[in-house]
Amino acid sequence: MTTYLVIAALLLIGMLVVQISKANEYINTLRGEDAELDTDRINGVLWLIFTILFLVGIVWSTWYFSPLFLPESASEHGHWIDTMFNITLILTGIVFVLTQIALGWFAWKYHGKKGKLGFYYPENNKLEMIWTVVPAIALTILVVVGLYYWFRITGPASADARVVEITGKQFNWLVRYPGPDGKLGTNNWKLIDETNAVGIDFNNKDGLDDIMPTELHFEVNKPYMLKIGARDVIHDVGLPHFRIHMDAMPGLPTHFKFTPTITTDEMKKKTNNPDFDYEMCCDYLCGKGHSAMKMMVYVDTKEQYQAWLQKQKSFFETAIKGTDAEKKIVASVTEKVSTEKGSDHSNH
Ligand SMILES: [Cu+2]
Repeated sequence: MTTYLVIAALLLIGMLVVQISKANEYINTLRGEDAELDTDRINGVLWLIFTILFLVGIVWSTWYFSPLFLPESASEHGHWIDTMFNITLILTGIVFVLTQIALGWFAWKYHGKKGKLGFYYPENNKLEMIWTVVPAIALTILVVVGLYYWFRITGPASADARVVEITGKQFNWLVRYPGPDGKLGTNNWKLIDETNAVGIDFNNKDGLDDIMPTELHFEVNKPYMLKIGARDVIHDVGLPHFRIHMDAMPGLPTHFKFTPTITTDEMKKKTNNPDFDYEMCCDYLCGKGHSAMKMMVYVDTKEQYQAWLQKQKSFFETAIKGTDAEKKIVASVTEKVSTEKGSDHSNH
């Protein structure tokens, strides 16, 4: 309500200014003076006032909305991104403020005056050279630094990086960690059914010990490799604290490597918020349940991480064992083994 009142008041003030300046023009015309020059002067002053209010508004809104800015970065590459972002913001901010001041000041300083003609200034090669070359150099530096970090962020993960698979579906995330063998089993979309949500191929024994928890856990200062996919539409793995934003595409695997640097407990202290928790969201509007695609994320110390991992049971044990799904798998494995034996016999 207050907002509408403020807008209405501003509109009324605007109309008032227009009406007063019009009335002024009529008066001047009646007096035989040059009405246009008077309007020029009012416009010049208004430009100056507008420029000052505009710049004050920019500073105020930046301060006012600062709580909505990205939280402190909790990953290694996040600091690189933040540094680049800040450098770009400062450089463009300086240029923005200077050009806005110049715009307002010129409009006021050189408004129409009696007997004053516009100064004819067709070209200045030196000036044009400066305002072409300086921004070109600045942009080149920004792009080159950006590319350097881009290749570092998207380059191959180190050999010791732990693999976690993240699959998006309407409307939740499915995550899979390798079991004690350290190897993620193969999967196949043809094996997806109501029990086997990511289609783990249990004929491959690497998959038998894979775990599928309902929350993400990472060990602090360890490199991770996220293998990202989707089952239906395009989703997007969004981990704002870690500066991760990567598409989850059906049929087109993507990945993201990163190293978390601040544990959940440390972040609770840093933010002075005992309820603080990291979370993963879906960064693409993927349907009516999009906003429900939230998963809790924990960055643990080595001990916490091991304790959590030890408590996890394999997906096979929790969801498949003792169900009809197991009978099907056993049947298919037996069939596979017998056909392999059969072909062995025919070979000898
Ligand atoms: Cu989604």
